[in-house]
Amino acid sequence: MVIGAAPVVLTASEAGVLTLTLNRPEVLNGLTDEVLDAVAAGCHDAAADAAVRVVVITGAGRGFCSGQDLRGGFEAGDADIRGHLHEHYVPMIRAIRDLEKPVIASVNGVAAGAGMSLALAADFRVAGESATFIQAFVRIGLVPDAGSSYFLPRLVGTAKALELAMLGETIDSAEALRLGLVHRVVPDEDLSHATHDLAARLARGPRSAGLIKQLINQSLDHDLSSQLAREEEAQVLAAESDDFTAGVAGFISKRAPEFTGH
Ligand code: LHQ
Repeated sequence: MVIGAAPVVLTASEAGVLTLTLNRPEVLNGLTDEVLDAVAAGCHDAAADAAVRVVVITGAGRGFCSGQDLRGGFEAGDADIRGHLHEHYVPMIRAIRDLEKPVIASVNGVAAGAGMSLALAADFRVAGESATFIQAFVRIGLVPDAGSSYFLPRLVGTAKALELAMLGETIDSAEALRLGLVHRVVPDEDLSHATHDLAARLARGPRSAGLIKQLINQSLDHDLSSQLAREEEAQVLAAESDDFTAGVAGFISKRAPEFTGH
């Protein structure tokens, strides 16, 4: 990173919540390899730090993320697209999905192309009223990447996924809510508050929350028998946790348990 330049991703950690803010507002937080690597690194840090219970991803300025920075010289044949995907996009998406802690996308504006993929990779999407979603890939002759072709059909069904990806139309926040693409839409001025409330609630959750994330996010990739086996494995881990002991003690004593995430 160049000394004196603003970090392309700002990180702030408070009360168990690590917030990653994409910080290239002049291009609506277009993605470069540096941004992708910084988001992945943030998730890896969150995985290694027991004090972090939740990750929030948001954008500086009026955009959430405009997808790949198209000023990087991407033209037919002259860019190592495979390398960019393999070495930077895939590790970022994997870092978000593999993290055994909840990730919230706080969508403060347009989420286009791989910027929409980034939002879809999160476990929760809270959107400001002015947020929009665009499968922009087709507009420039590309296919959905960074997981969009995986997440979209699972969230909205194949028919709608095909329509969104093949037409590349702009979806406003109300339509995104109707489609189930976002969990909640709030007035723009309430977005950080609503995100904080959800993050604080998740940060008080038990160790099992991360295991639940893995079970649900991967369930459509498995048949019943293998999913039952996965539940068994996860339940053994959950039942070994201090939080299970606290949860049962809380039930018996009729007091809300205080979970530590262990
Ligand atoms: C941008 C960008 C941008 C650079 C706005 N890049 N400057 C993966 C691997 C490898 C290769 C390729 O792709 C991929 C995956 C992908 O993500 S492909 C999809 C890439 N993204 C797009 O195609 C979206 C491009 N952007 C737009 O269509 C519009 O900017 C949206 C709809 C996002 C927002 O429109 P407006 O609100 O009207 O804003 P704007 O267009 O005026 O943008 C503001 C500025 O941001 C502007 O710069 P300027 O100097 O004129 O103020 C844009 O040029 C710049 N910008 N997106 N992706």
